Amino acid sequence: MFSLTKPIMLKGIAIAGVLLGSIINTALADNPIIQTLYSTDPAPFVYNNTVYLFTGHDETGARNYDMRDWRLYSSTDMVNWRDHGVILSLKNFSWAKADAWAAQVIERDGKFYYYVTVTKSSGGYAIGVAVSDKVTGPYKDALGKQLLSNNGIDPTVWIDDSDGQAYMYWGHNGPAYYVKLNRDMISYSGSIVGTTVQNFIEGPWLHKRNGTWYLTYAGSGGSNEDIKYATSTQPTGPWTYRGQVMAPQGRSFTNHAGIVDYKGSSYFFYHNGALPNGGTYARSVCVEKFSYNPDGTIPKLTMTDAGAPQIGTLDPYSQPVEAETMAFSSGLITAAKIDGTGGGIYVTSISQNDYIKVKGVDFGTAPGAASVDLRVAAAASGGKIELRVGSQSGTVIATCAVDATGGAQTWKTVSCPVSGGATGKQDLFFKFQGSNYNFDWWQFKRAVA
Ligand code: FUB
Repeated sequence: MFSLTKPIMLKGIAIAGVLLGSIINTALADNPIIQTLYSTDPAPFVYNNTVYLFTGHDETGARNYDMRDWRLYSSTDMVNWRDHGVILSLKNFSWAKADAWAAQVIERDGKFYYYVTVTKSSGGYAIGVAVSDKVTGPYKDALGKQLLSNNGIDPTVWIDDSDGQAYMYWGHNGPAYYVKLNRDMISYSGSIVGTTVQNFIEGPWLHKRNGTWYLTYAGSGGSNEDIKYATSTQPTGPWTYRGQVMAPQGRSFTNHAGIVDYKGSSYFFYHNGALPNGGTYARSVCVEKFSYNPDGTIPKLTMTDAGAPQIGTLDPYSQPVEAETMAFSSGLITAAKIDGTGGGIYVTSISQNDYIKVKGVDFGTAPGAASVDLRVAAAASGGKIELRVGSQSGTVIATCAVDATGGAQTWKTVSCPVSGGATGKQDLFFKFQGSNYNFDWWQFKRAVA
C-alpha cells in the first residue's frame, strides 16, 4: 500500500547514518526537526528550562520496522536542536532482541526513568525501564528483566501532582491498559486494568492539565493512522472521546504524539514521512505550536513544513555552540566521538556544498562580530567552511580554511576574521567546501566598538 524506501548510498564511514539532507528542497523549512537520520515516536520532556526530545530511529533502507536504538535531541528555542546521539539501545537490555519502539522518559526524585518497548529474546513485546542520574544518560537497564511482559507496547507515564501517584498506560489494537507504578518507578502494585478508548490503536500519550487528564493516541484514520484524544476527570478513566487532533497526512502509516508545555506555550510533536525517501519505515519527527481552546479542548492541527516559531534568539558569543546544533542541515551526519554516551557528538561525513542552518543568531548591534573560532579535525588539507547569513547562498561573512590537523580525530581551533554583515538577528549557514574533515563547535567574538 505504501512505497518502500529506496536504500540511500552510505558514505564511506563505518557509523550509522546516511546522506539524507542533500536532496532536500525545502531548505528553509524547520520540519522535520532532524535531517541527519530518520527519527520516530517523539517523547518530549521539559527539564531545567530545556526541551529534551527522546526519539526512536528508523534504520535507513529498511523494508520493515528496523529500529535498534533511541536518540536524544535538546533545544531551548524550539528551532535549533542539539543532537546528543544514541542515548539507549537494544544492547542495554540483555533480554531483548529487536524493536526499539516507542519510549518515554520522566523524572522522579532526581532520577530519570526511561520506559521502552522492545521484543524479548524469547519472543513477544515487553516494556522495560532504564534509569540514569542525568537526563542525558548514560541509562542502564533498571531491572535486568522486563517491567511488563504481557505483549504491551508504547508506555507513557505521568505522575499525578495531587497525590504523587504515577500511572503508566500502554496498548496496541485493543484496550488502553494502565497500572499504578510504585514510588520506586521500576515496579507496580495492583492489577493491570484495560480501559475502553474509542478507536484506540497505539501510541498513547498521557498528560494532565488544569485538573483534566488527556489521553492522546494513534487511531484508525483511514489508510493511515490519525491522532485522536480523549479526556477524563481521573487518571483511570472512563475516557470521553474528544475528536481528532491530526488527520492522516503524508507518507507514514503510523503517527505518534507527544505533548508538552514550554516557556508558556504548548507544543505537539508527531512523526511523518517527510524526508526524502521517507515513508512508513523511514519516519521523521516534527513539531507544531498550538493553544488549547478556552474550554481545554485541543484544536485540530495540520502538519507543516514551517514547524514551531523560534523562542528568542541564539547567542553566538557567550559559549561555544556545538556544531550538531541545527535548525536544518543538508548532506552531513553526526557521530559520537568515543564512548557513544552522547557526551561527544560532532558533525562528520561532510561533502561539497553540504550545509548547516542555525536559525535566529543574534550578532548584536554594529560593529557585531569580529572573528569566529571553529573546532575542526582534518586528515588532509583542502577543505574550507564558508559562513553565510540569510541563506546558504547569502552574504559570506567569513571563510575558514581547514588544513590538516594530524588526523580525523585530532581537534584544533581555527580562528577566522568576520566581515560584512554579522550584525543583528540572522539565520547563519555553515556552507562546506571540500570534504574529509570534521566539525565540533563554533564561537564568535565581538568587535570592539
Ligand atoms: O515506531 C514503532 C511503532 O510504530 C511505535 O511503537 C508505535 O507507536 C508506532 O509509531
